[in-house]
Amino acid sequence: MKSRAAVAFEVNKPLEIVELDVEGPKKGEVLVQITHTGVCHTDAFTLSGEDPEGIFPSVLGHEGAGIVVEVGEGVSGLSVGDRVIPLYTAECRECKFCKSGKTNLCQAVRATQGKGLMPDGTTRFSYKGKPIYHYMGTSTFSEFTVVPEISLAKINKDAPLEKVCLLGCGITTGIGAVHNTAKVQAGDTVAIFGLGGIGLAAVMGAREAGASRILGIDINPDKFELARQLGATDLINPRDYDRPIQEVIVELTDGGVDYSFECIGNVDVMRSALECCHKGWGESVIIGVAGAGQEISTRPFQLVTGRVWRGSAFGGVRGRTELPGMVDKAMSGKLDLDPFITHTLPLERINEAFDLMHSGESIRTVIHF
Ligand code: NAD
Ligand code: AHE
Ligand code: ZN
Repeated sequence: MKSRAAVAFEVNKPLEIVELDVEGPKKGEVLVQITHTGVCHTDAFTLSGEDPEGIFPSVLGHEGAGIVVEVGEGVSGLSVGDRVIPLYTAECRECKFCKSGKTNLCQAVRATQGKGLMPDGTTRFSYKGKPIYHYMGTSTFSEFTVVPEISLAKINKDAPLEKVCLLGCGITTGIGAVHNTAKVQAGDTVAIFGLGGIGLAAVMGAREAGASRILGIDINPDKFELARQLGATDLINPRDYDRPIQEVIVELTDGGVDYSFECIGNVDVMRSALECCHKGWGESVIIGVAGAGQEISTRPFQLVTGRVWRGSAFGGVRGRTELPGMVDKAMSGKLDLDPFITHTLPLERINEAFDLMHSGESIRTVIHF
């Protein structure tokens, strides 16, 4: 079948809107009509060429929602018409990782996913007879996409797809990192570096957890008002200080915060985020994705003296099990997705969504097909 899609033909070039050919779903796969997709900084990161797993030409996009239009052989848990959110972190419930109960990082399809292929090692997309690669197992910048059944969360049939698409990445990641990875408790102090979609969701999660102080740090002060509305108690622009921001935070918080979150992808900020943690127990969670070849560093003494460095992918969330509940929470009004949607655009204007992100004007642009 034909599908309108925004294709990344080359590194660092605008996406091109074309009509792709999409093959039907094979064994264990599902054809999904994407109705809406967010644009996450990770899409821009991969398009920039910084992602060691970036493959071109490909269909980016991993923050979408849609409707099942066809199921392949052996698919038993999904039917035509079901509302779904594609998952870049699958949940097979059978692999060593799923069974461990220690991680959400299912590895059942991860190897082929990282090569831009479906689990059988082939691609379902082509253009003018040449293969186009998948991305993160989701490729939500195509109106029709093929996804393994284990990479789809079935959600409430009445879910507003134009909003809950954001649960496919950003909001789930930020909130999940606070609750599942750091396990922030009432009264804890928290510092959140980077107040984009991920950082603001972390702010929201920290308020939900009952954090006593939530420091929001960003070099773009335009982000501060919304951060305050979502629960940040202190807003800090590192450019207002002529000394390392970790020193400022340690002073402001009587020795450092209990938890910090890096939501930017900047390895220097990752260091600040670790070093602003309290001696003896402070924990820093890396969420931001850094480019190929970049490495983090600190004095080992920072860890010797009790600080902990962790990372979080998709907020530690097991998508098939937990996303339906998050969608219900959003539908009941207990999880407000509206503040994150600063712009909406049709697929044809998707490149503007990247511009809005880079200029710092948007939190999330939702693309409709
Ligand atoms: P975004 O562009 O919306 O937000 C980034 C924010 O960081 C912006 O507000 C920007 O002003 C701020 N910033 C940039 N440089 C800064 C600096 N030196 N100091 C302080 N603030 C600075 O991006 P996003 O969509 O929120 O994504 C944030 C990061 O999280 C990206 O690296 C993305 O790839 C990553 N990410 C990771 C996961 C995961 O599962 N680990 C999931 C989603 C996104
Ligand atoms: N492909 C990159 C790493 C990219 C990365 O870290 N991705 C995050 C999700 S970002 C969503 O916006 C993640 O969950 N990673 C876990 C995984 O299994 O990919 C690289 O460096 O190779
Ligand atoms: Zn993302």
